[in-house]
Amino acid sequence: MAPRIHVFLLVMSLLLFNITAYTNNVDSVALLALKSEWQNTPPNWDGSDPCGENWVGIGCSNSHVTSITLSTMGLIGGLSSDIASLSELQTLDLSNNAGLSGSLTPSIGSLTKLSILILDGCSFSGQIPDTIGSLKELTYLSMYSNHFTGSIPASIGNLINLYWLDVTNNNLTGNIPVSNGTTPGLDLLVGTKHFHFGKNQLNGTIPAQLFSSNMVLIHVGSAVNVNITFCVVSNIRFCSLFDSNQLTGSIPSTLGLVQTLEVVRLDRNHLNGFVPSNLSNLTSVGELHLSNNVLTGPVPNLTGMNSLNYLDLSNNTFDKSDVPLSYSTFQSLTTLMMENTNLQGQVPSSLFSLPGLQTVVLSNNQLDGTLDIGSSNSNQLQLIDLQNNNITNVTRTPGNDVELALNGNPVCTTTGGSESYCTAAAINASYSTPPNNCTPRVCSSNKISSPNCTCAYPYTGVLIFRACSFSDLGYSSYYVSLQDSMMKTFKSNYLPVDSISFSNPWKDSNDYLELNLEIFPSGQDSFNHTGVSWIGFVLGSQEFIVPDVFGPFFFQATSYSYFADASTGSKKSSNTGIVIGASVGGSALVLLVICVGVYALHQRRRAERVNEQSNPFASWDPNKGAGGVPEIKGVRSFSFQELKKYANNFDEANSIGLGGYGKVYKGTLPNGQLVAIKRAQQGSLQGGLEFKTEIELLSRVHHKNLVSLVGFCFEQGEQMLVYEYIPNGTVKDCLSGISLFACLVGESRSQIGVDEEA
Ligand SMILES: *[C@@H]1O[C@H](CO)[C@@H](O)[C@H](O)[C@H]1NC(C)=O
Ligand SMILES: *[C@@H]1O[C@H](CO)[C@@H](O)[C@H](O)[C@H]1NC(C)=O
Ligand SMILES: *[C@@H]1O[C@H](CO)[C@@H](O)[C@H](O)[C@H]1NC(C)=O
Ligand SMILES: *[C@@H]1O[C@H](CO)[C@@H](O)[C@H](O)[C@H]1NC(C)=O
Ligand SMILES: *[C@@H]1O[C@H](CO)[C@@H](O)[C@H](O)[C@H]1NC(C)=O
Ligand SMILES: *[C@@H]1O[C@H](CO)[C@@H](O)[C@H](O)[C@H]1NC(C)=O
Ligand SMILES: *[C@@H]1O[C@H](CO)[C@@H](O)[C@H](O)[C@H]1NC(C)=O
Ligand SMILES: *[C@@H]1O[C@H](CO)[C@@H](O)[C@H](O)[C@H]1NC(C)=O
Ligand SMILES: *[C@@H]1O[C@H](CO)[C@@H](O)[C@H](O)[C@H]1NC(C)=O
Ligand SMILES: *[C@@H]1O[C@H](CO)[C@@H](O)[C@H](O)[C@H]1NC(C)=O
Ligand SMILES: *[C@@H]1O[C@H](CO)[C@@H](O)[C@H](O)[C@H]1NC(C)=O
Ligand SMILES: CC(=O)N[C@H]1CO[C@H](CO)[C@@H](O)[C@@H]1O
Repeated sequence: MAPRIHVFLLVMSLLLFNITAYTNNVDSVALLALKSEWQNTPPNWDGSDPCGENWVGIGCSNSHVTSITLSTMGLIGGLSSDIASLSELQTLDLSNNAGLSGSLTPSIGSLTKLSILILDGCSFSGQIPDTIGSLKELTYLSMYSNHFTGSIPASIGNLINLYWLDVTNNNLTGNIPVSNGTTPGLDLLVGTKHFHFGKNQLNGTIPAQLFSSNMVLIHVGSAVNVNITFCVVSNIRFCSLFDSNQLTGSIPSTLGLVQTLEVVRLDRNHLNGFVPSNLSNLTSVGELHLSNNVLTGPVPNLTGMNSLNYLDLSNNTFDKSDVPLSYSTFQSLTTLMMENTNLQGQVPSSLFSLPGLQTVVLSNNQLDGTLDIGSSNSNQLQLIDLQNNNITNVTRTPGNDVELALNGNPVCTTTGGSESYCTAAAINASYSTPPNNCTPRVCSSNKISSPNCTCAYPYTGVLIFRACSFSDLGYSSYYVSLQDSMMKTFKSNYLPVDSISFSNPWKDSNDYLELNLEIFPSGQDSFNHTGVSWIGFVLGSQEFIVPDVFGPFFFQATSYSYFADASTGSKKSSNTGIVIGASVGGSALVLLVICVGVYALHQRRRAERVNEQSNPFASWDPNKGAGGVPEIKGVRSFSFQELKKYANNFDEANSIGLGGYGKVYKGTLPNGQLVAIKRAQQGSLQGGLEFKTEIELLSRVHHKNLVSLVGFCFEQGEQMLVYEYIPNGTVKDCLSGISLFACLVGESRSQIGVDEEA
């Protein structure tokens, strides 16, 4: 491109566009395109200069968009390739917008600066694109609770900066990819601290290669009913969760090499074979879940795993054995679950004197003899469940009120079942944040009384903890410390939060702890869009440090319907079209205006084609306003069904023109206005961004020599432009052209001498 043309165009644009835009051109076009794809964008998204106008959820630096944080905005739509134009984007958080669906565009791989990608709780489907492996700067990748299918892209192994990887609760299938010299794999992610793959349908074996002593993994998991969780990260601990998948084979002994591990969840798979003795090298593991597999061999000797808090070995087919005495040496043990594991012999009474013990479940075994629960029980001990064993007698100190469940034992048949421990135990431990020294209010119009007893609309959702270290769900200190750390985080992020409230903790079928959360706004009845998106981001990016006992969590927000700024009707008018229309007289100038736009568009396309590194707009000073693209003003969006009706089913009789682009039909709007509908044929469809750019350009040009644009239709597989109908107008030829601009471009190019090939 000859420099003189740049200068010429710059001067032209300065003459013609009497506006100041802070946002880089390409970025604003991309955001406008995303905006037109999405419903329910924040109310202040009504101009054309996202950075200059401080659009909610948009962060900028040097006139480029660097962050998009739109958690829980109620967005509906998809994520098209337009996103890929935001070349400086570092953070993309679209979490908890269940209305976002469709596939994840492979072009996401061009966001090379992206560091944080959060798509939790959306409805994206299809394969996770391989191109995700190009996001070399990615540190945080979280996509839980979508509908992704297919296998885990091996290319994720290229994301060497990744610290958190979470694809829990999707429909991923296939094997866990490991590298083989030519293809990458997850074993290369030695720096990743959290692998969360739970609740998918991964199958095959757990590759031994996955684990190495270089790994810093904190969590490994595979528990619940879908077959794998391998979790290894958080600012708190390393975690590997492969719970609830369909993993087969045995647990690789290499797991013992990852000495940083703090959580191992391999429960709810089809794992078989012996538990490797090397597991006892994992001296930092607090939560070990191996339940609901088909493990065999002796009950594992876990001597040395002195950090264990929560041990669940239930529902495996171990050899007949006694309760290992070593289990009563784990001083931090809160929970021992060994239901249906072939235990026999007497229950060691030393077990019950562990200081922090809360729950012991040894039901459905052949434990026999006299049960001696001793006298020095932990004051947290809540439940001893020994149902369906062979216990013949019980010794307990009078006054010891531990809930004991012994039905299905001889002790209950011989005594006639009259003892309280012979009826099924029901533990009713629960929690609900109490009022803060005040009397709860009765609130109107769906408001809720906060812990500080003010009525407001809280932002709500469910916190889900995948590996908490306790089982006493009624122990209030846990929740108080959780509340304190959350409030601290909100305060330090200057979020307008008055108070938070928890309620109804419960263990779901995956043994995840779920906890209802309400976050109350401070100083007003409800949060605005900014507040909600930030709180969503803070919760979605694990910004706050949860107390250790809770372990890694995820947050499922309920959509928020009470935005404080929902109905700001004061839309600022920044209609560049009018400015231009008023200041531009002759048709030559109009053509020039269009030229600038067309030139920009062509440059963009060319840049895309050649995949140039330098952006064609880079030499235009964005602050000088090389043409911030205005909003689509006065142009209506039609549905395909509407246009089909207005054009009489696109009957041939209504066809008034034909070109390489497609056909033009005459139609009648319900108000009687005649229109020309230009319908792109298959194969002529443009990228969404280009299409929108054309519409935007056309919409702002109003001139007597030009047909004005009435509306458009942009639906799956359809792109149509609706013009005012001018019988026998010269414009008809134009409409039939190969591209929308073909005719104008041809003329204007020769007039101003733009040489595309230069
Ligand atoms: C996985 O697929 C099954 C059946 O195809 C469907 O019922 C389920 O909702 C899907 N789960 C997710 C998380 O998409
Ligand atoms: C590595 O794995 C890929 C895909 O699984 C396969 O196509 C390739 O042949 C393998 N390379 C070697 C050297 O085994
Ligand atoms: C894993 O699942 C896929 C389909 O989801 C199947 O084709 C493959 O045979 C399975 N592999 C194993 C080892 O079960
Ligand atoms: C696991 O332990 C066994 C013996 O206890 C040993 O032979 C093997 O090398 C160990 N494996 C690893 C990966 O450390
Ligand atoms: C791990 O355990 C095995 C046997 O269980 C032992 O031989 C090996 O030395 C241990 N490795 C480390 C690093 O402690
Ligand atoms: C369990 O392992 C420890 C150390 O590895 C060993 O000293 C102990 O004898 C083992 N216990 C049993 C019952 O095998
Ligand atoms: C063991 O299996 C039974 C039957 O499938 C199930 O009801 C129980 O919840 C399982 N126990 C644990 C601790 O997962
Ligand atoms: C229960 O214990 C008695 C001895 O106390 C024994 O005879 C019997 O076989 C045991 N029953 C089972 C099911 O293990
Ligand atoms: C149960 O134990 C107590 C005290 O140890 C003893 O007095 C009692 O006779 C025992 N009952 C049976 C049925 O063995
Ligand atoms: C509301 O309650 C929280 C604790 O839940 C407290 O920290 C905060 O100061 C209270 N705010 C007011 C305005 O009383
Ligand atoms: C949103 O709320 C915050 C704090 O309540 C306030 O500072 C900010 O100005 C509000 N933003 C809008 C766009 O109303
Ligand atoms: C243990 C378990 O729940 N396994 C599940 C694994 O996933 C399949 C679906 O693919 C379920 O049918 C299994 O129940």
